[in-house]
Amino acid sequence: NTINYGALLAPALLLSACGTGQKEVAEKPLNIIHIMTDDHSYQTISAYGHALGKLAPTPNLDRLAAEGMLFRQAFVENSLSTPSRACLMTGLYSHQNGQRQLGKGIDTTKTFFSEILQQHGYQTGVVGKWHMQCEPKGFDYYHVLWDQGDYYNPEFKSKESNGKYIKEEGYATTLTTDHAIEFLEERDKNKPFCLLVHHKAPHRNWMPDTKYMDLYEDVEFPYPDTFNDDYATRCDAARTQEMRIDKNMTLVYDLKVDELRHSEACQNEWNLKGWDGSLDRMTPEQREAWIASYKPRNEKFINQNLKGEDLVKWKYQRYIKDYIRCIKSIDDEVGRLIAYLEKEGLMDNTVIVYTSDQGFYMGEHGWFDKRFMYEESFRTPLIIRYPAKIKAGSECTALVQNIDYAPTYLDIAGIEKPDYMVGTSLAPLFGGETPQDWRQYLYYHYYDYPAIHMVRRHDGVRDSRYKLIHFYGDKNEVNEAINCDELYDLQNDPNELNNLYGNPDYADVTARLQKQLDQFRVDQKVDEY
Ligand code: SGN
Ligand code: CA
Repeated sequence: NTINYGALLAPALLLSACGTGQKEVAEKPLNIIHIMTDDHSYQTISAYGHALGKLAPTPNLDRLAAEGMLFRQAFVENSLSTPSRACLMTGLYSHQNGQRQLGKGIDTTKTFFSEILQQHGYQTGVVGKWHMQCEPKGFDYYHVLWDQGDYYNPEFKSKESNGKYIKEEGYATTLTTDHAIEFLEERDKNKPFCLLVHHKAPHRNWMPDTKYMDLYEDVEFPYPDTFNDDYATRCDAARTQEMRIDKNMTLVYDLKVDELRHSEACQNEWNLKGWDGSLDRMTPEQREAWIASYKPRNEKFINQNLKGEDLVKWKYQRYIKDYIRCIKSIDDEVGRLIAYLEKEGLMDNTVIVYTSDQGFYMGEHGWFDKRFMYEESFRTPLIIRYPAKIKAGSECTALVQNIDYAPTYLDIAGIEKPDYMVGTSLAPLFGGETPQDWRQYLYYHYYDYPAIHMVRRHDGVRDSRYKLIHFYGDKNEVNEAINCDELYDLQNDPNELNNLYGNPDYADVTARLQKQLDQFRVDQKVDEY
């Protein structure tokens, strides 16, 4: 009972469908809302059942999961913002869409799925963080943030502003939702729509809205099991990164202890300019609320003069709490969008997807940020609510990836995916079973080195149980050459602490994964590794 909604959009076909009495054809074609946050870890969504999510409930995201499908094995190909967004828009891997690194690369000759939907009669919109190295392509409506966007009073550009960035008063998460609702209000109600709602939050430096600055202040969030990972069995890449909470997280910019800006402890604060910018852009009322909340807590912290383990513990609590406060606003605003859809009677014929541009380390391995192929940054949250096809409260453990969104959205619209698109529609998974011929493994590739956080280049494959990672890169001005491999058994070692590469007991497994990796590189024409 495949319903061809794409065909429905052509009046002639609509008539012939009626003429043949195809009863099952829905009256209205399906709408799509893709909600994507920036750096949201699955660990902080209650529905995923992790310790942090349990302590800080996300009722609106949980509701989407309870009414839809929770994906437990959803991944990106390249755990970084612009590359992830390029995978989303093109259905292609980074080396095929050009966006390998954060700051350069998109091949603008590649078609975005938004363009195809538009050609088939969909009304398309994108609001919030666009963060691509090209203008929004294939959108009837856009209202997008400047670059990474700011939390307070951010600049947006739109068609009405003639592409000029204009500052708007408010908190980014709320404003982005306002513009999502604006698109829905102003749309042509005779056409189906596809709307991308891309939040800035909870990206670094995790600035909460004034109403949530004190939330969870009295809650103690536990360290993850791997917080004190000593990287004993790993390649050098895990030792030479610069994303440790104890060493690389700064007290002023990241942890908001403005009072320490001239202190010795903050001599290596590299982003005071960014910090000043984020405070300076606040209104007097926002600034006053900010100071009223943070100053007393900061003074208490300074008076304690914490050192060593105690200081790290404090840093972790401040980091996690600010991050989770940003998530609280996300959850509220997803709830507000759902309430609007309910009021407009759009819940039954709108597919709602919730995901993030990548995962994030909440202290696992001692880290913040992402980039590595280790689970917490490689994996993303993914929830899909689609009442016509997906049973409420279902779960999916098939391996899915961000190159799959474009083919999925085309499939939902009844449009055949173009041959060049390598991603796969997720529609066959909606019934709750994984088809026999579903992909057996995923490919990952991170390219952005040397760059902030200093994560070495690597590619690799992961199947439902094992993961093979290959770090590579020539000697350069900052580091020695690296050519090193890791193998993990995710079933026996889900925290990826025990590198099994070179262990004779795993020779067969290693050979099997290596063969997949080699074959993939040939088939998909990977040109560096
Ligand atoms: C900024 C952040 C980094 C972050 C990158 C990429 N530093 O450079 O910590 O890894 O963005 O993030 S900041 O001081 O500017 O906040 S991404 O999500 O866009 O890929
Ligand atoms: Ca991101």
